[in-house]
Parts: sequence; C-alpha cells; structure tokens
Amino acid sequence: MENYSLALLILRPLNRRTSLILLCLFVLASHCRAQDIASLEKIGPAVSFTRNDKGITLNCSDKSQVQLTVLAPDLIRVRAAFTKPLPARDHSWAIARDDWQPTQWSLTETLDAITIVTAEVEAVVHRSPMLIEFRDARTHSTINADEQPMMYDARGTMRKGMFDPDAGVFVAAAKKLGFDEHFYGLGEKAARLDKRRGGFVNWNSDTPGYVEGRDPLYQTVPFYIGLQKGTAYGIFFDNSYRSHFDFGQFSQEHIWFGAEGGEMNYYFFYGPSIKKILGRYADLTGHMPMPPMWALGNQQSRYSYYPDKMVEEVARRYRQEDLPLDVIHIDIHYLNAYRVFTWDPQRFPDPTALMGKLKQQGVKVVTIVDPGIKYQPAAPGAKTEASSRPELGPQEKSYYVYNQGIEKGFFQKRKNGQLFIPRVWPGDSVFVDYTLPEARKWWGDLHRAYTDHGVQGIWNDMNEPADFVDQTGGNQRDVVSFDEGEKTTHAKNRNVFALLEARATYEGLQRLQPNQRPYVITRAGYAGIQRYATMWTGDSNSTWDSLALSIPMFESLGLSGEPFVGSDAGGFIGRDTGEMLTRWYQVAFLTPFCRNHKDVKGYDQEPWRFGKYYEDIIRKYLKLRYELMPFLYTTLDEAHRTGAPIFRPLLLNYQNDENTLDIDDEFMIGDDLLVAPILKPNQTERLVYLPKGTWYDYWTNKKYPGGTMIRVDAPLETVPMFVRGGAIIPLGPSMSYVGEKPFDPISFAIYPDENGLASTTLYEDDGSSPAYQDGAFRRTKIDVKRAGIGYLVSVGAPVGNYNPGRRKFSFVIKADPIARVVTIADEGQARTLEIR
Ligand code: MIG
Repeated sequence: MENYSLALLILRPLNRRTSLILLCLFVLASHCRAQDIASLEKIGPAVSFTRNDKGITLNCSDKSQVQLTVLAPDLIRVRAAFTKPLPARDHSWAIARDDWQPTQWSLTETLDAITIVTAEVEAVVHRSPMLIEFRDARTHSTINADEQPMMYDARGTMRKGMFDPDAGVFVAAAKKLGFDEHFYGLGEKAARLDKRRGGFVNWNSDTPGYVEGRDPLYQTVPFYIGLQKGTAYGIFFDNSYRSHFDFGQFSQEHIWFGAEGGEMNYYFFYGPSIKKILGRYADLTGHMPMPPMWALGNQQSRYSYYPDKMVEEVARRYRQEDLPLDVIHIDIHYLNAYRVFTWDPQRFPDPTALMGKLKQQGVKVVTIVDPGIKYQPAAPGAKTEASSRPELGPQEKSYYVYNQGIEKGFFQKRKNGQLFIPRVWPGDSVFVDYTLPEARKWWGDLHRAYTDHGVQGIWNDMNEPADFVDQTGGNQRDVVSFDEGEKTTHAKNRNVFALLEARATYEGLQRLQPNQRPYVITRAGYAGIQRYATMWTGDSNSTWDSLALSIPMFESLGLSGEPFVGSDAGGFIGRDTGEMLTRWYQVAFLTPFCRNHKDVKGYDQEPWRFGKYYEDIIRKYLKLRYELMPFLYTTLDEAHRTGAPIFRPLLLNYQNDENTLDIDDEFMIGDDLLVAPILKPNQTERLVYLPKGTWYDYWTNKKYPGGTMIRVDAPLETVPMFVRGGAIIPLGPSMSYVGEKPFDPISFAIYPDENGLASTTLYEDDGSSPAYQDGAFRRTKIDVKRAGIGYLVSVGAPVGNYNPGRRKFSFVIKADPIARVVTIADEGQARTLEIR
C-alpha cells in the first residue's frame, strides 16, 4: 500500500496518462516476484553419486552438486550448489549442534531413483528430472515432494531492487501444494495462524505501528511446518539472505521458498506430530535455556521513565495499589545523550542506590541497550584513560565505548574501508561487527556498566539494525562483516545481526554473573535466537485489531522455536481505553512475557490509569498469574526441554482435530489451559470451540463435553477459560513478586477426565541459578484416579537434586459441586492418600 502511494507522490508532476502507465508497470513489477520462479534455471539430472557414512553426494549433468545428509531418523539435510561443486565451508550462526549420533540408514538404487531409508523416512531422489521426495518409511506414502527440480537464477531475472551483486544468485525450491495442506510457523509475521495462500519476505525491519499484512517485520525465522490430514513435517531453510516464502499465493500446484543469494540449504523434519518436529528443531537450533523465574513476573515499562525518582514512584505505586510487579524497564532516556553503556548524570546520578531501593521491594531493573554507538571521535586533548566507572563520568569530550571500539577495530566498515556511519538515536553512530568473536566478547563485557549497579536484564532494541538514513537497509548494502574470514556483505549478515548481538549480550551476562541466569529481550532475531534471548513483538498499536493479531503471532512464534514471547500489554502506539487495557491483560496475564509498555507520546496506561473499576479487574488477573506460577514454571521447563511452546494454538495439542486448524482467536497454555479471550469492544459473550474430551469452566467448574462449539458469557471481569479434563493445575500462594514467599502450600487443582483420571508432573528448581543444568531440579509426579466414591492420589518419589524444603501440598477435587480438599506435609517421599 505504502509503496503505491509513494509512487503516486513521485509521479505527480507527470501527466495523468503517463502516470497511470508507469503506475501499472510499478504494480506489475512488485507483483511479479511470486511468478518469477518460472524464469529460473532448473538443476540438471543426477548422473552419478558418492556415498559416505552420513549420506550421499550427487553429481548433476550441469556440474551442480546435491548433498543429502542423515542427521537423525527424522531429520535430513539437503544442500545444493548450482553449476559448481559444494563449497568445503559450511557454517551457520543458527545451528546449535553438529554432534549427531550416527543413525542407521540404508541405500537402495533403481534405474529411476536413489533412496535413503531411515527408520522413519525414505528420501527418494529421482534422477531425471531431479526431484526429491520424502515418504513415510512405514507406509511409503508421500509426505512432501519437489514439484520442480531445485532452481537458480541463471539469467539474472531476479536481480532487481535491493539485490546485492555480491550475494551470488537467487536460489529456490518448489514443493507440491497439497489440496488440504496447511502451513504454520515462519516466525514473526503479522498474519493469521494458517499461512496457506500467503506470501512472505524475511528481511529484519523496524516496522512501528504494523497492521495485519505488513511484511517483513523485525525477525527472520525461515522455518515452517506443513500439515496435511494429521501428518506434519517441517522445513528449515537455513539461509540468512533476504528470503521469500510463497505458500500457494499464485499457484494451485506448488509452494516455493527461495533466497536472494547463498545456498539452497534446508532441513527436512518428519513428525508426524508437530511436537516431535519442534523437539528436533530445538535440538538443531538450540533449546531455550531457563530464564530466571522472575522473567515470568509482571513487568512495567514506558518510553521513558525518568528521572530515578519516577522509577521509584512506579514501584511504590504498584505496591500501594497491591498490584504484583517484578520488573521495571528503563528506556533510552536513562542514557547520557543516548550513549549506550552510560548513565545520564542528572536523571540517574546514582544507579546503584536506585537499584538497591528497588531491590528491597522485590523489583528488578532491565535497561535498554541499542546497537548504535554514538560516533564521537575524542576531542583534541581530551583525556581518554578509562576510570573504573567510566559509565558515570562525563562523555561530551571523550566517550569510552567509541574510543575502545575504534582502537580495537570492532566497528563495521564499508567495502571501501570507510567506517559505516548510520544515524540512530545518538545521531551519527557506528555498529559493532558481531561476527568478530573478540568484538562479541568486548560487547558482552561492557555490560558491567549495568550489572555493577544491580541491573538484572538487558533489552536489545533497534537491532534489525534500524538506520534512520534508510530503513530498508539500502544505506548498509556495502557494509562488510568479518564472517569467519569470509568478509561478506549486508545481504548475508543483516538477518543475523540481532542473533549475534544477543549472543554477545547473553555470553557477557554469563561471564559477569556466573551464578545467575541471563535475561535478555530482543526485538529482531534469526532462527536460533531462543538460545540467547526472549522476544517481544515490537511497536504494536493500541487497537483491538492489534490485540487480536497478537494471538496468531504468539502462536506462530511458538511453532517456530521461540517459546518466550509477548507484546506490549495495552499496545504501544496510540491511546488505550480502560476496557481495551483490561481485555489486553486477559491475554497478557498468560503470555510468557507480560509487560505493559507505552510510546513516548502515548497516553499513560499503567493498570490504575483508567480508574478503580478496571484496575480491580486487572489486579485479579495479575494475582492469578502469580498463583499459577508453579503451573507456568512447569510449562516453561517443558518448553526448555522439549521445544513445545508455552503459548500454543489449539492445533498443537489437537493436530488430528481438523476443527482446530484455523483457530487463532483462542489459545492454550501448555496442555491444560484453554483461553478464549474477548478481542472486540462491547462484547460480553462469545463462541468457544472446545476440542474432543472433557472441559471444565475455570471459574465455575462446570463440565462441558468437547468436540463442539459452545456459547459462553464473558462480562468484562471474566475471560472464558477452561481446564482440560485429566489435568492437574499446581497453584501457589498469592505474591507481589517472585520469591516474596516460598511456594507453600502448593495446591493441586484436580480435574478428572471421563475415566476419573488426572495427572501432572510439577517442576521446581531454585528459579535463578544455572544449577538446574546439573540436576538441581525436582520433578514430582502426581496421579489421581477415581476409587469408589472417592479418589486415590499418589505422589511419586521426587526426581532430581533440588530440595525445596518441607512444605504443604493440598489436593482439591474440582469435579464435584462441593470441593473436597486434603492437605498433607510434603516430605519429599512417595505416598498415596485417599480423598473421600
Ligand atoms: O524508535 O527506545 O520498539 O519499545 O520504547 C523507537 C524507544 C525506539 C522502539 C521500541 C520501543 C522503545 C523505543 N524504540
């Protein structure tokens, strides 16, 4: 849209006819991209192949090479080089693991095809034309197949617009489009859950005020899941160049994905369950480490709280209003004239004292850190030797971060050797080349300017990276990164810039505070970002549409390997109403990242801003979040271990129920909670689809049979919420912040299924140190079954070395009109009890 109006503006001085013709051409040009693959050259037939213990390499008639590598029975990598041999170098910033256990596989060869067979997948390479097909090894039915041979841009027809001549050629793969096929994932997209019939571009972009359909946004995760008739597979196209995904926008026969350079390099995952694919994807690109438990606490922000007194005021007000709060975020105005790793001497003269005061109230501080470092050559004669606390000193004549970076040669340069000087908040700025290992170490260590004062987390903004000179990245085109000695340009490195910045930050925090789990939040990212950072969805609008859009966005991110997500509660840009803020919190109170944040010009929207009526409702939900902490934390551990996200679309838990395939105005937390929020004004009832099984209304315990749509009341104080029959929800005491009280008692709310059964496994650890990685956790399995008129509860022997100490467990049966409760002392031993 914007492009067209821009074109009209430019064309205004021309006469109307010429303008129209030009405009038509322009519209055509911007639409032909999706059809363009027709002009691409197809890879030649396979003429020979070699085999080693990991897979096969095929040689094609046009001198191209294709490699299939078996990483696991359900994970096969495909790599192709067009008209030349595969390069020896093979590196990706996204990949976390290359030490795969050798997998059993065999090879069969026929005149027509070469087939790799694992315990789960048959990868068939048809020789001529060369078409790759994946089949289920048990049923031999096709899961996913090339519709055309892999392609490359031999004639240069894709070389337009931003195309970087250094990038190589456009590469693409086209796959058959199933008549009933659905597509999920693809990271952060302002789009509905099912991506079928959509077309998308990946190019990390600063997109304030985005609405549905805006593309690309901040992040790039070139991974999607295809689902047809209950069977799922995944494809991770690991290519950091600007990439394109077309899920049947123009063709009834194929979908395609491609990139403006780099290699054809993708990983094929076979389910058939989506959860299994997500587990493998996490094995490949990294499991999210456990963040500190307080990351699940309530957080408050605005652009910007200053001076220090106002930050204290926010904390005080939260306590006064009896609203739980764990974290306050401090935005760019704390900096000394936007210089990162400094403090404004007037606004924040004594950060240590501020952090100390907040800590007494259980409040942690997260500071924003942008990648733009003020371009500031030291004034002549200025003293440059660093004091031990350079972040507090004056910076006007000499800025220690710039001085150090220049001296070490860590800043990005253009191809001609000149320093690259983008314009961001500090004005003229420089960016770090995070592909340099020493530069990452330096950047990480700079964070002592925060941790020394008690800052607990880092918020990485603007890391697409945004450049006010040209937000499309045009100004950065000839910027060269070290890239492991390969010295590549922006076309390859833009999309991984934030990944590497977050990595540098995360690793720095690990070194600075080895006994604490790092907490990093990022706006941009690439596949694998979950290893280093949690994320939020950037500059959303304070509109009902934006609230509604956030649900498929969180769900899709969860299906793309990013389990810790959230948006600015209340929306970032624009003006809230009490009603909208309340409804927003009815989603936010269950999103992993729960932070209210507001634009610099925006009308204030802290929970109390619209009066007591709304505030009372918001308080109820924030308190419930804290009571649900044992449940949320158990779900967080599941995400860490298995890759299954916290915030899920229904289809992840019910992929064989075709009614769930398109539902993205409801969501689930873990396996057990289903929420159907209100996403429109003046609405006090809604339809809710409940998947097959038994469901309990969370508020009334009323039982519903699933597999159908029900109508429920939803007055402003109530968000429709259901618990799966068969679930046990562990709850803790009400708290103002994580750690205020021990989890004592833990109360297990039991919701038996049709057969009177229910179970859960509670996860616990110290909530803050990395000791959980060495076995310092505890898992306690609880099983409940109906026995006559009562229930038998068995508490399993705890597993793991973490000892939470003696506390009480209480068990509440929710199936009956009169709640039955039994409380026992938990002494860390197996036992069985009866509830009558
Ligand atoms: O151009 O730091 O998305 O959360 O408050 C605006 C100021 C820069 C954008 C972030 C927003 C943050 C703001 N930043």
